[in-house]
Amino acid sequence: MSNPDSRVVDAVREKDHILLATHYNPDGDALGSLLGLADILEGMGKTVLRFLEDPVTHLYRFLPGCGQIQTDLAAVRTFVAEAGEDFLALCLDCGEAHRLGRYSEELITFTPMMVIDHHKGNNGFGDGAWIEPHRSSTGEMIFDLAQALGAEISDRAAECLYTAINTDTGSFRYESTSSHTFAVAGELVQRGVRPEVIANQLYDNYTLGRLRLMQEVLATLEMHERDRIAFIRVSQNMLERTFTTMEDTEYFINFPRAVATVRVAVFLKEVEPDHISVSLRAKGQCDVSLIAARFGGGGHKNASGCRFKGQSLDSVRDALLACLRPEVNA
Ligand SMILES: [Mn+2]
Repeated sequence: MSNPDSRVVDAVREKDHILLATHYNPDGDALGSLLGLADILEGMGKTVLRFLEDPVTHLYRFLPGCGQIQTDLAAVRTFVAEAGEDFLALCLDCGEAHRLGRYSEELITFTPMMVIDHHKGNNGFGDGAWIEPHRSSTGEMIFDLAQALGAEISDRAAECLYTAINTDTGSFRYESTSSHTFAVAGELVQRGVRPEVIANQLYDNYTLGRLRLMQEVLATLEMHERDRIAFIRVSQNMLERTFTTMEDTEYFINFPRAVATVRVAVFLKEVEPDHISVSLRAKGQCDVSLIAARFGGGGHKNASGCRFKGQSLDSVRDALLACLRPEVNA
């Protein structure tokens, strides 16, 4: 591991009103990092505003501190105005300013804003940044930040950070899982985290509707390029038939990805009739963050995403397939 950027540590130490924000469609790392850091900062006596553009999806509602999340931008404006000079914004797990979501243009005006992140493509926006692309998760970095600050990590914060690390490493399986990742996870277990309880919340706590939806989604499987590229898709109709929401599709992409021959798995999601959200997962050397970036998206080498407007599921499939063919045959 390396040490947290001193500018970030000093800013956190100095300022007592701290706004925490993360990327849209927040995953376990985004939410766990945000809620864990909020708890740590409040333990230091600071006033914290936890901001998300939308309420937390039901999958992560077990995380301590969820109830204190603010989704109203007016509340952020008031918080910033009242803080005056004694203000700091921290942007977590977010590689680019626009990934802050639909309020990003206003959010970036709340300065100073500093960034803590592990995305390879992070372009270093903000007034200071601590970016380490080899890290397993932002959650792991938040643990080190707390250590640098000499701050306590409560059992609540530990639960949040453990969830962040567990989800972003695919349960300690991905390439970025280091000895330090395990050391941090061990420290969190020492602070009261029960791995089986978190794993149960994350992976064994679904509805029957989700299983029925999974049947429908997996039935759409398409294989291309000698079984190296897999596509699955979900439509609004499928969600209606199974009484589920898009949140219920979390982790579906791991099934096609798990096929031995598959190098890239693609999940096409019809968010609205003319709005397709895409998740890309790769194994080995294929870098899907570059593919996502071509369509205005981003992410990691092995896990990325992008969005398409005004196109059908089939036309998005064709556009992605054209880009992926040379990658998987390289
Ligand atoms: Mn992350």
